[in-house]
Amino acid sequence: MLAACSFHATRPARISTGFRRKAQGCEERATLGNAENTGSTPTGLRLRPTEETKRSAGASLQRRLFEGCLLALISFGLLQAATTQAATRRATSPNFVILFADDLGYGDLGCYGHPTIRTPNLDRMAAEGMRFTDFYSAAPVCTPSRAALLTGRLAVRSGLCSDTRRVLFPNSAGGLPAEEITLAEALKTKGYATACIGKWHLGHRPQYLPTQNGFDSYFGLPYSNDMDRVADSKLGQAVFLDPKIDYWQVPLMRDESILERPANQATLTRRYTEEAIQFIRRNKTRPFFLYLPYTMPHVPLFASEKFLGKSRRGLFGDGVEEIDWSVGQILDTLRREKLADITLVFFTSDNGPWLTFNEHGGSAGLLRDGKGSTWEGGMREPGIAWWPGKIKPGAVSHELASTLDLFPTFLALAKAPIPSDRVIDGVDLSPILFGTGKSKREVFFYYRDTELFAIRKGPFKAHYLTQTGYGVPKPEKHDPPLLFHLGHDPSEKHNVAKNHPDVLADLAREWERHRLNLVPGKPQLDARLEAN
Ligand SMILES: [Ca+2]
Repeated sequence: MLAACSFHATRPARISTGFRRKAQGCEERATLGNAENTGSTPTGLRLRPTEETKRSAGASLQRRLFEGCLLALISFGLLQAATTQAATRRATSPNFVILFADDLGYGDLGCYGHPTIRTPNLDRMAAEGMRFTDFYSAAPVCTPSRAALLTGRLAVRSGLCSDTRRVLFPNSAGGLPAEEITLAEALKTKGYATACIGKWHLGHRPQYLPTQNGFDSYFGLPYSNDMDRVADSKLGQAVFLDPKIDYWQVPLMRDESILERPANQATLTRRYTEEAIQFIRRNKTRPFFLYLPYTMPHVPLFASEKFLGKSRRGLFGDGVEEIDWSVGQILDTLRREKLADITLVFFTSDNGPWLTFNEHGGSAGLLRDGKGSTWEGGMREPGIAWWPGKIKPGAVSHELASTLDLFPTFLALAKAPIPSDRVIDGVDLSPILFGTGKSKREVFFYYRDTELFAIRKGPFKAHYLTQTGYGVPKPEKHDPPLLFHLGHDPSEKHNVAKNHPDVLADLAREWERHRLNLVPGKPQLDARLEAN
C-alpha cells in the first residue's frame, strides 16, 4: 500500500477518475450544441423569396447544369487526389503494429512447438508471414527490454537498467529520458497517428508517460501487474497460485489519468484488443503506429471468462490463448478494413519465461534458463512478421535479429530519418523480411543489467559471465569464456571453447569495438521517490 500511496503523492493534480472524464465529455457536447443553435444563419432565412426565384425557368436550368458539371469535376478531382494519395501511401507510409507479450517463452506457441497451448491465430500469422528462429529481445527483463525496443538502443545507453534494481517500481523516480527518441516520436515526424495500448514500464510519473513520448494516446498499466501488492494478501508465491484482482492495486490509465484501480486484470487482454480495433478503424485513412504491449502472461495470471479454465496448459495457457485470440481479432480487422497489404505487424515477447513461478511461468522450449538470464532462454523469443503481399508466406528465417532492429526497420520503411547524433544498435531488417538479402546484423550483445555477459556472432556464442535468472546473488566469471555453437547445440550444453581459439579471439575483438562506442546513460532505475 505504501507504493500505491507514493504514486498518488507524486502526481495529485493529474489524477482523475473515469467518471470525471465522462462528465467532461458531456460538457463538451453541450457547448457544441449551443454553438450550432446560435449560428449566424438561422434556418428561417433560407425560406424567404429571393431574386433568383423570379428568374426564368431556362436560366434556372442553365445554372443547375453548370452546378452539376462543376460538382462532377470537383468529385472527379477529389477521387483522383484520394487515389494518388492512397498509391503514394502504399509506397511510402505503411502502418506498423507491434504485438508484444510479457514473459512469453520461446516454446510457448503452437508454431514454436508447444504441445498443449493452442495458438491458431499466431500459427496462421506465421504461415502467412515470416517466423524467426533466432530473434532476440534486447534484455532479459521488462524495463530495459522495452526501452531498447522503442529507441533502437541498448538500455545501457539510455540508463534504463541497473545492477541493484532490475526494473522500474511504483516508488521509482526515473523513466525514459526526454532526450531519447522513441519510435513513436520518430514516426510522428512523418504524420503517423500513434497509440500505446498496454503495459508501459518506462516511468509512471507524468513526464515519462507514453503521451510524453510520442504517443497520441495511452490505455494500460504504467508498470507490471504484480506491483502495488496489498500488504494483507497471501504470503510469498502463494498469492500468485490463486490470484485475486484485489491483491494488486495496480492502476489502469487512460492517457495521464487513472481510469480504474485496481485494474480488473481479467478483462485487460479483451479491453486492450477493443481499444486497438477502435484505433485502427479510427485511423484507417492515415498511416498509424500501434504499440500493443500485453500485460499477460506475466504473473499474476488472469484470463477473461471466455478463456478461463479452457487451456490444457492451465491458467498460463488460458492467458496465452486469449492473447492468440486478440492477435486474430487485430489481423481480421486489418483484413476487413483493407489495410493488410499496407501494414507490417510484428509479434514477439519482452523476455523469456519466468521459471521461478513453476507452472505459472512459461517455457523456453529447448533453450537454457529463462527470464532474467543471458542464457538463450532469457532472451531468444518467438518473432513473427506479417505483411501480406510483401513478406513471402510461410517463410522461416534463421538470421540473427532483435527487437533493437524494429526501430531502424520501421523508420526506413516510413522514409523517416534515422537519428544520426547517437549510436543506434539496431539494423534494418528489410533485406530479410522481403527476401532481398542477408541480415546486416553480424553480432548480438547479451546484457544483464549494465554488464555485458555474452556475445553471439554467427552460430557461436561466448559467455564471459553467467548467472541464472533469479536466486543466485553473483555471476560466475569465465576465463577463457564458455563457447557454444548454437546451431549444433541450441541448449548450450557442450562447451567447445578449446576447439575454437580463433573464434574466441574474434569475439574478443568485437567486444573491444563495442566498448569503444559505449557511453552509459544516466542511471534511471535507482532513484526512489520519498515515502510518505
Ligand atoms: Ca517481462
